[in-house]
Amino acid sequence: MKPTIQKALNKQINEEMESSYLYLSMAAYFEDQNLAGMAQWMKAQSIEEVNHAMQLYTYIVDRGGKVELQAIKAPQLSWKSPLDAFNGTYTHEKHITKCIHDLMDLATKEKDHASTAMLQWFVTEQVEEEASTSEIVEKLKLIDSAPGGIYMIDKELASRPMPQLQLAPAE
Ligand code: OFO
Repeated sequence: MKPTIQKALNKQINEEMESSYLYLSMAAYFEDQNLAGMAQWMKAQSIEEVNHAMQLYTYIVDRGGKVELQAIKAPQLSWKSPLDAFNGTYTHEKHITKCIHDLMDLATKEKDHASTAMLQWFVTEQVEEEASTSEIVEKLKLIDSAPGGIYMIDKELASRPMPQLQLAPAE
């Protein structure tokens, strides 16, 4: 694997771990607001992000490269409202989409076909990530902070199943 690709993939591991940390911080914010369903949704999202990081980790190892972890920056600790937090999630996911697209451009430029094939999964995943977060933002805008509406959305988000932490790819 070319050093440019290895460096960029390691940077993306950091982005995914930072996403995980940010969503865990949002979960803690929701716990503090007694919004257990929103906290559950964020904890599930946080685990998913670690799984994304691990997919990249495993790929680097499989290609004979070296995983080099970097510091994760401290996340924001509180938000003005559930809408503010989920807006933050949506904005963050748009940032991650750009990172993945930049990575794809690099892999294409370097003619690294294995990396473009691997990254295709992330391109598709980001469409889903943006769609699911923007849907929640739109619902929160619709209810305009009405307590009854917040309660209903919190209940709905509580049904998100908790994903398994996958430190190795499923066989
Ligand atoms: Fe890894 O998709 Fe969200 O950040």
